[in-house]
Amino acid sequence: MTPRTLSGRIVIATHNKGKLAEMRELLAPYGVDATSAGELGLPEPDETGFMFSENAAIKSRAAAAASGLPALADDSGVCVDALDGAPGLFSANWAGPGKNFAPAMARVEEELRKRGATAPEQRRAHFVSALTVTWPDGHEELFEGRVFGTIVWPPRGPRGFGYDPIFLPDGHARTFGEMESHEKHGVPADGSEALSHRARAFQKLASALLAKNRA
Ligand code: ITT
Repeated sequence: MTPRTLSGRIVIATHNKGKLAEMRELLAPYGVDATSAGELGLPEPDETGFMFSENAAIKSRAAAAASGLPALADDSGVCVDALDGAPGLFSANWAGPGKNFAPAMARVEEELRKRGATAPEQRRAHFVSALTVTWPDGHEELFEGRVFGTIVWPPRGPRGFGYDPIFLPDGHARTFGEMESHEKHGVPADGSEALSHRARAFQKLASALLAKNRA
């Protein structure tokens, strides 16, 4: 099969503004004209999958079919070991319909305390990002990234979105909420590994689908 490249106009299949901003920054160095599902007024499909990759594909397939454009989707979440991987696939749901992450973060802390998980080694967690690209002809590609760390309390830092203020990535003294955007999801020019789950998945996507388009 002819290798695909991602070029021209694409749709980013998300309604999450924080995620959209990161994905736009990741795509910025490449000659891609990215609009979003939110901006096109596309409906949000039900995320009925049992894996991040399934939910990402549900979103990219729906956006490609509705827009006639190649669609890039991210499904992601934070998995806390002591909570058997919760909130995981339900990371967005824990914030409720108002998408309020202060109570969602407080719930993570409350559940950890209920289990007596106060020491850092009892508070291990990782973020996962599954990125899918679906073309209107049905061709699809999947890329995944993870980052491991510890849940801290109280939340620290005003930046990022979602659970960023309670996630301390391994090897760092600041939470994602305390980091500048380039520290969290910048892609190092020397080819070394990026930090965030989404940027790590994106590095794989870029080397497979975007390298030839680098502006
Ligand atoms: P779309 O489906 O429209 O893309 P969503 O917010 O519903 O938006 P997900 O279903 O993938 O997206 O839910 C992922 C949730 O996981 C997201 O709402 C955040 O709460 C959390 N999350 C994912 N990546 C994150 C990150 O980099 N920093 C903080 N929280 C993150």
